[in-house]
Amino acid sequence: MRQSQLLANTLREAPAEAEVASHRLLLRAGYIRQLAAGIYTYLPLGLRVLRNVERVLREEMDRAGAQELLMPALQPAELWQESGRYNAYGPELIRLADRHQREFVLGPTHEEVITKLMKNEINSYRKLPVTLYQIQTKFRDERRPRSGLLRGREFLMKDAYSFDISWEGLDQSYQAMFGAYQRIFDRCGLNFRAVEADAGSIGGEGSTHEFMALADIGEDTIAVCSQCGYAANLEKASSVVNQVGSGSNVDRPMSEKIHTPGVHTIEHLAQYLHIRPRDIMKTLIYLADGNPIAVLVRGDYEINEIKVKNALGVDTLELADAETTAAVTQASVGFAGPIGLSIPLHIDETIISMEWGVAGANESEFHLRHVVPGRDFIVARVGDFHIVKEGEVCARCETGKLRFVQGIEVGHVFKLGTKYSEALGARYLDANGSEQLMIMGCYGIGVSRLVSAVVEQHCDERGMVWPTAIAPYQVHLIPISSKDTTQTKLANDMYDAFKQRGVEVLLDDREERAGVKFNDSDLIGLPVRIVVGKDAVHGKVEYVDRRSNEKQLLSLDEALSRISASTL
Ligand code: 9G3
Repeated sequence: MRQSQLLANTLREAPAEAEVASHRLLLRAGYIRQLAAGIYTYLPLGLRVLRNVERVLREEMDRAGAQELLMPALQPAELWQESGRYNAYGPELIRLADRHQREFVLGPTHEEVITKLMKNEINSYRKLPVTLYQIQTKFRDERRPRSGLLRGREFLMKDAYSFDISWEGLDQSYQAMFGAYQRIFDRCGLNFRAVEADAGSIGGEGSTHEFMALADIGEDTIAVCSQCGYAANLEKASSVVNQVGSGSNVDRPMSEKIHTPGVHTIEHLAQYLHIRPRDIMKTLIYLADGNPIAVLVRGDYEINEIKVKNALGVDTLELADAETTAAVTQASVGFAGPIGLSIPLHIDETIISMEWGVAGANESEFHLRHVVPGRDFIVARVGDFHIVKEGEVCARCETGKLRFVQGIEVGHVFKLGTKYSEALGARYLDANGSEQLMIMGCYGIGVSRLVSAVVEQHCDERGMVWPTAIAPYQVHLIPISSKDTTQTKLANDMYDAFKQRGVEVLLDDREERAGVKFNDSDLIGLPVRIVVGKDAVHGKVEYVDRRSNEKQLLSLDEALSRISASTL
């Protein structure tokens, strides 16, 4: 491609709202342009990267035995009413009416569509298992689209769906996709972790894993074990809770009330009583599916509401407001405690680790000290309801320490089970002729988000540094002087030679100063640059590796063979 014709205007500055590196660089290097918040045009350079990622996706999905299809973005609302999700989602689900006033949604995902399709296409166990995938535009009206392609409102997703006749079959389909994902992210040059995750709104019976590209700007926090391979989203991560005290509290005096006027935070209470937050039993009142419950956690921990929700199997869990708390505890907020409540107590394991503690007295302006779990309140419904902390011991290997890293979720795989096949009636006849529900899994990769994640991990102060497998071109061929016939001839000969060898090459044939060409080349970030300059008279060109910035003088043939080898 000749750069004088390429639609790729590089910018000296990025707009102020572009904060993360990938957003700034993709704009400045002429890869994308914003049409509206969270909605982007891929310019030729950006589209070439997207197409390269798609090629990797198709190769690995096909290798894993999945079949590609393409579903519509426009989905009848009836499907979402049948699955019960039409009202489960708010403004994030884009709804519209057609000319006959029929309701549709712009698809944010395709469980309903694919399940309906399979209901109509498959009726015998002989036709299963099957895994289908598509690479297709998704619509999610994010409240706050940001960071360029990282969180858009219209974005590209590879979504796959597996259908099996047994749970063992689902495990195999899941493993096949899991392996394909590892190869995909490796080939795209991503430093990633597969982490245990929470199934969230999608539900489903089995486990799920998220694939996280490690990046400081990542929105997700992952707990990673220093010893074993354990890695989990903080929503789900667990650790070994260290026991405090000698474990004997037989001679602990009876609990007694203490006046704590205006003291309704853990920090303030700790100061007021000259104790540590870890000596306090934090009690918060929640509404679980609307019913009040109390959750207790040691004062130096935070409650993990996802864990509570999953343990209780409820759809909604929200902190009770002041009047509900007052009605349930007969006290204002900050004085709730486990003794004397008539609602269920859900006790985190960090409470069990306490010999005694200070708790709210369920009376405004009063707390209790010497409260002993099991003696002063029933210890039932014990669970893991806290957010783990860095440095804690890994619950899996019980030796390594947990440390936190940030990640960008680029993939998510789920064992759905029969949630959708049941809702939409996707059944097949088994070998005995009786009807069975198909057992499903679903597997997503954010394709446009992946492009940004790659840039976050592959860039420097001068610009992007594309991994060879997905770079828009392999070589940036730069003649220095368009006036010098030796240089332009050598450059054009190389250009033709590269094209003959099937090497994707961008020739900077613009009438620009060398400095401009080099700055643009650094910004665009092709993996190799070939500079045709004053050494052309000796038949030599400068070979520059964009990542290491290593420079070498090579002959035309050496450069050609060096490039061809690296693109194999
Ligand atoms: C919606 C809206 C947003 C959503 C969903 C539905 C996320 C929704 C979860 C998934 C699960 C998997 C198949 C590919 C992999 C991910 N955001 N999810 O279901 F209506 Cl507005 O999409 N789907």
